[in-house]
Amino acid sequence: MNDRIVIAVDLDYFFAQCEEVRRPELSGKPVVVCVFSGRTEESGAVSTSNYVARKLGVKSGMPIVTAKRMLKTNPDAVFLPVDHEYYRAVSEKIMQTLRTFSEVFEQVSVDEAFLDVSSITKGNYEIAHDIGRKIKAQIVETEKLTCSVGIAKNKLLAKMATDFRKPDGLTIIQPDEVQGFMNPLPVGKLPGVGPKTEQRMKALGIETIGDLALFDQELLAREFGRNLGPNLATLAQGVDNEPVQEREQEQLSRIITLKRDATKFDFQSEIRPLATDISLKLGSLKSKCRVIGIIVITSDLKTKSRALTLDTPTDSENQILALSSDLFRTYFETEQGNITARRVGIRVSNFASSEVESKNPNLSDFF
Ligand code: DCP
Ligand code: CA
Ligand code: CA
Repeated sequence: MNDRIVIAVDLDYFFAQCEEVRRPELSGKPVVVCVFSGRTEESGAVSTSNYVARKLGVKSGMPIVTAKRMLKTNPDAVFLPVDHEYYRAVSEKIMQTLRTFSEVFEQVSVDEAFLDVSSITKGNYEIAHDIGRKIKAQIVETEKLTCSVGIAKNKLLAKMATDFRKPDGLTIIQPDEVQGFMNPLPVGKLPGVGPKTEQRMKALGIETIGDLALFDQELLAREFGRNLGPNLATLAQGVDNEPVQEREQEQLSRIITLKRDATKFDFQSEIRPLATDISLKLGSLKSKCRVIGIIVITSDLKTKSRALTLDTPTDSENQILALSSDLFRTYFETEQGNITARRVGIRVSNFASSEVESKNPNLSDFF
């Protein structure tokens, strides 16, 4: 396993960057994407923000009111509600692009993936570096989005390398640089060490990852348990043998921009390519879907969705096309011209897989 090369990709300030892409007038302004809880106009938390807002102190998870207070003197600051449908559609396209760089691929979250490039690089880091640069260039070209790339001998180190320089970073940790990279970092930078564990470690005198790597194993096991204790020590040494492997996909979507904004459109002909694409993709995943849904992005950039559940899962192009065009027809009839669509899409989910894999719950739970 020593000669593996893994590339990790993490999209920069993802939700906020997606908003900048569809509204170019936002760039340069502080952009805060919010999960409004709806209780009062301002209650809720910050999902993420762009780097302009972060420089002014805004952080993921903080109350929206706190962020508003921080940006009070900045008349340009923009607060937007989360639009998961849209981010997911952008993510889908990027993941498709990433897959073309290596067959050994694992999507970790909406904005993160691993590629194992051991065999295509034959263990050569210069070639891996080149792939990293190409990935970045292609995502900018196709989606106008920046990402950070990390390259190292396993998933743990590659992931930490993406976090090292952000945004728009590319960090390589060569095998002989692992200890030098890891040891000085604060222990909280290790995946799996959250704020609570970090506090307990500090109480034991563990400040850096290097401290943890050298710490008495027996004491660690006593403090953090027989499983977690030794596991943390191993991670601190930069050891991680988890393979890059496909996770079970939860949903799949395809989206198109209409030639012109419309209050209705020729459903069948416009969305057939989407149904074809989804059906092919389901085939290659050896999956069928139980839920078929439609996505409508309006001309004022709101995302609407409708879905129905089938009794029997399907991967049939014709069935996906027929059901989604029914959903579109009903939707636009109900709206009676009140909705102007800019982009439309199909989303399928609740997969029934013919091949059920057992998953190793270990380290992957940290990412
Ligand atoms: N997210 C969220 N709430 C959090 C953390 C994240 O809703 N507490 C969402 C919004 C992010 C997305 O998940 O855009 C990806 O999370 P990341 O941790 O990768 O953060 P970002 O992509 O926003 O920023 P970075 O540039 O640091 O990767
Ligand atoms: Ca990110
Ligand atoms: Ca991420």
